[in-house]
Amino acid sequence: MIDLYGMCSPNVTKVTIMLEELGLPYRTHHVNVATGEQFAPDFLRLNPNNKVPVIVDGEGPDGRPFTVFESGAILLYLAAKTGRLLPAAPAARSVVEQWLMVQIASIGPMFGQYSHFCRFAPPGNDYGRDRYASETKRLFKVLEARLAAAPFLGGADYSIADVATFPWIRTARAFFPWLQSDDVPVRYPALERWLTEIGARPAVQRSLEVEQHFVALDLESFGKADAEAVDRFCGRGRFAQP
Ligand SMILES: N[C@@H](CCC(=O)N[C@@H](CS)C(=O)NCC(=O)O)C(=O)O
Repeated sequence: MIDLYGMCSPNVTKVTIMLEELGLPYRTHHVNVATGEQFAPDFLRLNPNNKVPVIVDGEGPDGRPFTVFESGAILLYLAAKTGRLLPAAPAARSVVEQWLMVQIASIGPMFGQYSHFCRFAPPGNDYGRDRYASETKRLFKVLEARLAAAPFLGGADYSIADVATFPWIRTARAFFPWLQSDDVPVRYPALERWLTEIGARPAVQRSLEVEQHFVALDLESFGKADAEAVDRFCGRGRFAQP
């Protein structure tokens, strides 16, 4: 059994997609970031970086429980555990890893910061907002070009590169101001084809149900959150690092 610690987040949905694709048994544990559970000593023992997702694999490599944090590392761990969604041949494997790294190093951080400026930052900050809008547009163009040339990010086959990227594109389509117009499918036809195809996979559908479960729990906890709790979540105000 795998224990998954999470909330509603593209980084967590990556992991539920992977677990569903692999058919591995798992149970979820909601981490209430509105009350600061990610900073609790018990959680920090799982992830000293105070973030979800984290998994604890009850049957780790040597048969004992094994903890993995960082969503990209979790995907690589599960691919290695099962031998699936990451090719064995060195060249094919490297291509998948390159696109996985694009998600981890660029898409996640840039999309995450743009979301922060759009949803949590006070008015103003035009330079930051514009910078992240521009960078997210650039990344959409990079993905569009790749998916116009290949069915999947890693090439011919669905892989952990797609698993990692799909939830971020879906979230961007829902929240980014510059993606809220009717001509988006026309501007990014290859991305739309890929999004539709992956969204129709039964494992992805099941993982989106798990995401809804986390949405309900997050709404409940953030519904009770005061300004101080939001400051703690955003690491600002009296929670800004000295
Ligand atoms: N690079 C990390 C990012 C994880 C991350 O940013 N998690 C957020 C939710 S999307 C979180 O736990 N935030 C709580 C906090 O930072 O206190 C990963 O891919 O796992």
